[in-house]
Amino acid sequence: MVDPLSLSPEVASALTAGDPVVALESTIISHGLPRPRNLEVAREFEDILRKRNVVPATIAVLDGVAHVGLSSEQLDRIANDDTMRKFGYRDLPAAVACGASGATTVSATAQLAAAAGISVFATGGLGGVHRGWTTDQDESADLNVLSRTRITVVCAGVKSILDVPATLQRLETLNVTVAGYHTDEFPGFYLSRSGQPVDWNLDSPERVAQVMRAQTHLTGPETALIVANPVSASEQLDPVLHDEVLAAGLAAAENDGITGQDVTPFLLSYLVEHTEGASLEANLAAVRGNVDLAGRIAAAYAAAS
Ligand code: PSU
Ligand code: MN
Repeated sequence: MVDPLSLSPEVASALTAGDPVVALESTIISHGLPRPRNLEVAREFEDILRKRNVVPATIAVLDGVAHVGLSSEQLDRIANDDTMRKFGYRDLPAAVACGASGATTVSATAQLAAAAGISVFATGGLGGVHRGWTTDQDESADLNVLSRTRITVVCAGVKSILDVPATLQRLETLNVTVAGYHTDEFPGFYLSRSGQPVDWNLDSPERVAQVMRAQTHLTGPETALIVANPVSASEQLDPVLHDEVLAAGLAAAENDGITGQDVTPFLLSYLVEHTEGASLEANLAAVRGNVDLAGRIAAAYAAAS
């Protein structure tokens, strides 16, 4: 059997040298953003890291091989191939065995990045507990994987389409460390604030790196560290428009019988369409900020290791 985990030469040599590397997920590219912006921003996210001398490692499964670090052609494929599926962690063994291709969610990306030896990962908003959980038990596998994977995830909170207070409760139950970056309030993905408090406010990449080292030295369970980095108030989606369009989107998902893996992509694209692209700009601003902060954290961690 071919090795199911393939590191690009650039990622492999950076990891061997102890140079900073940041993992990026591919579901946001394949299923979270409209074409042709998705490919442009996939390249832009990588460039943000390269400018900081950090090696980007976008992760996806292609023909049964989990690639950590993609070539330009491979990035194009995840952005434009209609047959690209969406893989959570649990899908990986079957995808490898069947030679399938798909973008990786936070759960699959976090696990593959950690397996490759990468310590920092940037995304937009984490998955979490969906509204209406009491009837359909839809909770993203992201949370479970983060309770058993040693990786630092920089995000703009959890997607606001979710039940945010319930997701924070679940992260507490799962013992996942959650910290705000320059904030006492958990961010709201498209919005700078969610109204929910966070217990830890970290104020520099060096401080985040110290938390990462403390995780290692405490030798507890291999849990993640979530660094919640708000989109700036000037780049957030108008909160009134957000609440209005989200309510309509949730009703439309219910009405159209959207379930399972399709719920998140459906709601994200509903918001893009019904805010005339404003939610897309807020989403991209959030991810850009997260990628940049992840690069600074990876550099601080590599410098002190
Ligand atoms: N962040 C974004 N856009 C996205 C996602 C995150 O800005 O599309 C993706 C991530 O890959 C996350 C997934 O893991 O949505 C969650 O999907 P689900 O709710 O089906 O687990
Ligand atoms: Mn789900």
